[in-house]
Amino acid sequence: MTVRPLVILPDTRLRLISEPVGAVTDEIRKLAADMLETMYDAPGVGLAAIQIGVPRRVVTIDTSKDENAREPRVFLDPEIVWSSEEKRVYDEGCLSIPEYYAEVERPDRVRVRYRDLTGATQEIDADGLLSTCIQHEIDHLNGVLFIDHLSKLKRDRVNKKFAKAAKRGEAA
Ligand code: K1U
Ligand code: ZN
Repeated sequence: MTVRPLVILPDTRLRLISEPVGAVTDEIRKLAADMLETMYDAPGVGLAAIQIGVPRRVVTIDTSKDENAREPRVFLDPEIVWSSEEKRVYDEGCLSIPEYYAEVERPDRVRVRYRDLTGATQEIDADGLLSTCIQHEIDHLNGVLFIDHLSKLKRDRVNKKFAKAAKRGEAA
C-alpha cells in the first residue's frame, strides 16, 4: 500500500465528475488500499479517489474513534437513495483544503447504495459523522467541494487564499 500525494485547491481536477468503477479489478483493489493508506496518513476520516488524482467513483471512510480499532470502509459507485428531511450542521474540513473548517448544513441521515470490493451491492443507513462524511465524499465524486455550500463571500475568500499560496508555491 502506498501513500499518494493529495490534490489541493485550486487544482482543477477537484472539479471533475468521476467515472463509474464498473468491474472490480486488481487496479481498483490497489486504488482502494492506497486511498485507505493515504487517508490514515493525512489523517482524515474520508477520501474520494479524485483527491489523489484518480477520477473514479471510489470512496474510503473510517469514522471510528479508536486508532487501535480501525473500521475501514470502501464504497464503489455510491449513490444516495434516501435523505431525511431533518438537517444537521457539522464543522467540516477537507484534506484538499487544508486547515480550513466551516459549518455546513446537510440532511441528518441518508441511505446509500454502493458496491463493495467483492462487487456485491449493499445499502447502508448512515447517521452522525458517517452521514456527513459520506455526503461530503459523494460531493467530491461530482466535482463539488464543501466550500460550495458556503456563502459566495466565504467561498471567494478561501479560493483567493489558496490561489495566492499556489502561486507562491506555499501551503495556504
Ligand atoms: O474528503 C475529505 O477531504 C476528508 C475529510 C472528510 C470529512 C471530515 C469532516 C466532515 C466531513 C468530511 C476529512 O477527513 S478532514 C479531517 C478530519 O475531519 C479529521 C482529521 C483527523 C481526525 C479526525 C478528523
Ligand atoms: Zn473533502
